[in-house]
This record gives sequence, structure tokens and C-alpha cells, in this order.
Amino acid sequence: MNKEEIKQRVEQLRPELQKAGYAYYVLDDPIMEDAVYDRLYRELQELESQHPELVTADSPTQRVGDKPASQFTSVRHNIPLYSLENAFNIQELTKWQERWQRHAPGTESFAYVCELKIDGSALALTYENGILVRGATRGDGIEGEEITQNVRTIRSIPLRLNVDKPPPVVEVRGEAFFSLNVFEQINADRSLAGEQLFANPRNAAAGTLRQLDSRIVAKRRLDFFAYTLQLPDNMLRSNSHWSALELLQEFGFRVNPHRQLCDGLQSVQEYYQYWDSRRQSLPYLTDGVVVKLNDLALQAQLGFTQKFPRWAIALKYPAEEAPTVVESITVQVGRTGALTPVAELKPVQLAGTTVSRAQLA
Ligand code: 3BD
Repeated sequence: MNKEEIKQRVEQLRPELQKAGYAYYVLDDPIMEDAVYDRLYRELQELESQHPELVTADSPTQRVGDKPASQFTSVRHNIPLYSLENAFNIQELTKWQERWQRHAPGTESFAYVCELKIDGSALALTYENGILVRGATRGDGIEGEEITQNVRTIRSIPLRLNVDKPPPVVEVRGEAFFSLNVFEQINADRSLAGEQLFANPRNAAAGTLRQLDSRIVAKRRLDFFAYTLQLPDNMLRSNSHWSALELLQEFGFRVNPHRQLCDGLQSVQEYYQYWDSRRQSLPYLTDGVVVKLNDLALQAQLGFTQKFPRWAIALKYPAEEAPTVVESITVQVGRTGALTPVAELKPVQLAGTTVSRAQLA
């Protein structure tokens, strides 16, 4: 093959591999045999290693770095990541609605978007001209850590947005998480290796994102649901959060399929109860539902308090409980000599983990 033919072959392999990865990791509907994928991937890798000048940032081969970082740098978010106000029952949700309505008097008709609240770790992704250029942890919402190389390993995060004319800058936010079966496998492997277990999938996700060696991150199979995006100008079909979620999906992100438009608190409550009773059957942990006003103009009118958007709230599930028996009580000696009584429990499944000990004081 001459130079031009190699370039053509590379440019043929990339979209083919990218489409196959998208079908597998985002749609969960594979279109290519693993062996075929492997063969084409290796061919691309081989061509790129012989012609490094042909490597691009969005090439499917660029998901895993080759050397660990020595540390992460901190980055200031262009737009802060706000927190979410919590409500624990429908009365608190009603109070919230009355409050935002005082800030937008005369709002007669409105709709809410209900989403499952994924119990993971929040990420901010920046795309320039459609290419993923930066991934950062939430941090304190103002500053996070730049973890781009780790973010690239998440197969359900597109390295390039699936649009013909990408806007100059797009910022996408969402939740990185481990599905429960992956989490259990990670802890089983750690147990065999004599390593300390992760307490729950959220800690495992946060810990993995802060791993300095992206090759380890790549092996752990993090996943990602996108839930919001910031665009420079308006690309949306209608000025609504629902359209934003649809656009994220068109861009190539995984967006949680269990979202729902609700016309008032009655249907929000039904959604909440429906998912409270079925969350045990989901393959990932959720800790509540997030309720957001659908109209983006209304969101803009309401704005933010010091910490929260006025137009969104999390309705949390009560902490999970599970009965078990105390098998014995032991005393743990801390590093400083402090004594702590510990109940040794008959192991019980709780919130995605096995609980076998509980501190008593
Ligand atoms: C989810 C804020 C807003 C854009 C602010 C409305 C607080 C973690 O599935 N929407 C979701 C989820 C989280 C969200 C927003 N929608 N903020 C959302 C969220 N479907 N988990 N969060 N976050 C993300 C946070 N994280 C760590 C420490 C403090 N706050």
C-alpha cells in the first residue's frame, strides 16, 4: 500500500470500529463479531504505529494511554457544577414547587422531567469542534481534576460527537458508574489479590476515575449516563430539557431510558413510587429520582441559589434497610489505640454491597 492507500484504509477502519463500539456499548445491540472487531482494531493499530502522523485524538485506538500520569492537574470549570437540593417526601416536594412558583409568578402550565438518580460520580466533558478534549471530575463544583485519559477509556463516552457540523464548544455532564455485576467482579478480583474492597459502586467509580494508570481504568469497564449539556447557541428542537436529552442521545451518548415527562406532582409521585419498588431489578444503583422543570426559559428565569438550581430537586429514597443477626461483638484497636466495639454480622446484601460488620459507637 502506498501512503494515500494507507490513509484511506485508516479512514475506512475508524468509522467502522466506531459504529461497532457504539452499537455494543451505547445501544447494547452488537453489530459485529468480537473476532472481527479485534482483527480490524489490530489492523488500525498496526497502521497507526507505522505511520504515527496519521493518529487522531478520536481514533478508537486512543482510548487507552500507554503510561501512567504522575498526578492530576486541577481545572476550573467554565460553568460551576451546582449541587442538587434534596427532598425526602412528597410534602417537601410540594414546598419546593410553591417556592419556585413564587419566583415565577403567573406560570400556569409547566412540565417536569423525571430521571433516575444514578448513584455514581459526576463528570464534566468538553468537546471542541466535536472532539473530546477534556474530562474532569466534579470536585467541589468550582474546581475538579483533569482526568481526560481516564474518561477516554469509558466506551460509552464518544470520542467524537455524532454530528455533521459540531458547535465549537459543547460541555456534557453526567454520571460515571459501575453496573452491579461489574462492581461485584472488581471486588471479587480485589479479594483474590488481597486488596482492600471498595465499599460500594459509587466509591469504586470515584476511586477508579482518580487512578493514575489509565490502563487499569480501561480494564474496569466504567459506564456513563449523560444528563445535561451546555451549548453556545441553540441547537435544540424545542427549548426544553427533554430535547437536550434527545440531542445528547443523537450525539452518541447513553442517556438513561427511564426518563419521563410528568405534568405535575401527582405523576412525579407515581414515577417515584414505581421506581422505588423496581430499583432492585435495575443493573445499577439509584438513590432517588431527579425532578427538573422541562422548560429551559423557565429554568433561566428561576436561576440558582448559592448552591442549587431552583428548577431541580432530588427526591431521595429512604436509606435501604435489611435484617440480619449479630454473630459476635469484637473490639477493634485503632491506629491511635482507640477502642471501638464492632458487631460481626451474618453477611447481608444492602445497597449493592455485602455488609458483614457494623461499628457500634
Ligand atoms: C444523577 C448535582 C443538575 C444539572 C444540577 C440539575 C449534584 C451530582 O443521575 N442534574 C441526574 C443526576 C445528577 C442531575 C443536576 N441529574 N445535578 C444530577 C446532578 N440525573 N445522579 N448532580 N452532584 C450530580 C453532586 N455530586 C457530588 C457531590 C455533590 N453533588
